[in-house]
Amino acid sequence: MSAHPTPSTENTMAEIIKPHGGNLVDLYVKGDEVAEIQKLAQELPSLTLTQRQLCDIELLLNGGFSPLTGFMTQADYDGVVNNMRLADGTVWPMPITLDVSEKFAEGLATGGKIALRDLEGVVIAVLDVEDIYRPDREHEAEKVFGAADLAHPGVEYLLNRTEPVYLGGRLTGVEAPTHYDYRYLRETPAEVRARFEKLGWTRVVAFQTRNPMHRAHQELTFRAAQRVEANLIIQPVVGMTKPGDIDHYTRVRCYEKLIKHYPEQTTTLSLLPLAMRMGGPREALWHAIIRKNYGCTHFIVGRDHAGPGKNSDGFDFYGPYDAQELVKQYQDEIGIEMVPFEAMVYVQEKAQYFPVSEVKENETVLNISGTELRRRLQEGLEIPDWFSYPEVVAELRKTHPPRSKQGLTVFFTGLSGAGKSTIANALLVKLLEMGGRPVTLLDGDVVRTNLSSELGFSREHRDLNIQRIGYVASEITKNRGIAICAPIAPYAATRRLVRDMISPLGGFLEIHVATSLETCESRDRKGLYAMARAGKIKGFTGIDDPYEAPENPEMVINTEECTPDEAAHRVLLKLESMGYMG
Ligand code: PPS
Repeated sequence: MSAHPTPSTENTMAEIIKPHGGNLVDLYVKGDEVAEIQKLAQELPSLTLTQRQLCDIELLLNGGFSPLTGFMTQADYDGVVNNMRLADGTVWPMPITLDVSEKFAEGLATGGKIALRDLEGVVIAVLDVEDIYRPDREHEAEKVFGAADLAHPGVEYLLNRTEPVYLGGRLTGVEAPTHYDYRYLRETPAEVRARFEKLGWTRVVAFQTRNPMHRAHQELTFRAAQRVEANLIIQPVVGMTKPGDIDHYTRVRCYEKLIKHYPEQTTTLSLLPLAMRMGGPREALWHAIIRKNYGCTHFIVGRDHAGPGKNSDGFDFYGPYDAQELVKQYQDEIGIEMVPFEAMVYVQEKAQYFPVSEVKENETVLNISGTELRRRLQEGLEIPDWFSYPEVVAELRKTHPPRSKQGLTVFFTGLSGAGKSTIANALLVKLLEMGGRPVTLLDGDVVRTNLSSELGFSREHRDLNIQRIGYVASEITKNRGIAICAPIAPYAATRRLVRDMISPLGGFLEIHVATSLETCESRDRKGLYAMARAGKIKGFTGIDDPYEAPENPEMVINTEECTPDEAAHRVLLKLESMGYMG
């Protein structure tokens, strides 16, 4: 341990402030102690926090997770997992744990300290290691999420992306994780409480969201606030939400547009750096406790709060109102009142929104589902004013342009000598002729010269090569250009990785240039097949290294049946039919 005088972390016990009732933890050291802890941290083992851990630690340190004062020890963890209570009996539904690898845990002992750093190496906090334990993660998944099904994003994270050892103990905060975005909308619980106090808001209802808000959400939140005679705080999650959600930059711009439509002085916007687990009822209760810590008196829980989507059998993980029931059960104990709300729908005859149960039989309900909204955005179709405010739609259109304005990747794959490069070059020229979007050709040989010159043809090296191509193509696609890739890419799993990386950012077309091995070998332009047959080249694709043909490519081209020019034309027609050419 350090030779430096150790600032007593015991003395930095949670500072208690009570502006709005309910104790608020503040784990940051102040004044001279900051420099002392930073100095101490230089001597300690360091752990670089993951994005999830950074979100958790921010809310631990600033009191968003009060009464927690650090990552959970096993006694707290067991209580929370099995009974939704900390070891001292306090209600807490979600494990807040610090997972580390076996390798990192090897050198640690209870009673020690570790420095917790962000990705840039800044010391965020020091942890007193009070407990080192190996959780049963399957059991945790069953208890906390109700299933060990990987279709649940919370379970998937827990079982696939969580390290096997948990460290528990008190935190001493040095510096809050840095954010450069929307700083004016980021506030600590103490700051939000102080703002409510200043505004004289004594009854405040909070609304949690991870999606853009449209008219239905506005009606719902406004009615909820009216119902309980409270002011309203829209508190969107900007930490981690469900994979595939609309990015928070776009969402925040949408909220800022929407908030202007509430009556003046009634509503405010504040961002929450939470990492959601999509844990349905338990998550709703957790959200309510967090809002209590932010000084809110009421919390809106709608249909399927924090729902994780369908399980692998196609059924919902939780009942639509399970979350409301659970929060209701605990609301007195946690000290925040739940405002249940059913879905709001637009009634055409009345040109107004109503809770779904108030709609009369003869009335026409209009609705646009999330899937339908995405389709309309993608195809540049109209989105009516009754559904969303035009300014909000305009923000969504900025980041979700129609397909004809999105970037895309055309990924040719096939044996050496199949004709990938020839077709790719013909396609490149045709796209350049048409103009409109920048086009880059990432040909196999060119990439191996410029990006992957140190790589050979082992499985590991080929995977690395394809991942690099995928990364460059994903950047081009994200920035609305066209990437044409033409490597052999012999392994299906690696091609899937590339597809998954690019698909959320724009178009992705996998094209199998399915020229047979016999034809490729008979062409043998570079004389490589002959050398491979003679054993002078080892691990040659198709000869003594496998080529896994794509099972579901967007297109298959057989160069024995068409010229390169015809093949390139077919690709263009395919792009056209998919809406990418505009
Ligand atoms: S991979 O597997 O996707 O990383 O391959 P790629 O980057 O497309 O490189 C393929 C070109 O390298 C030459 N070459 C080999 N190909 C396959 N296997 C082995 N062992 C090998 N050694 C060299 C070959 O000329 C390939 O070019 P193309 O244009 O495909 O004919």
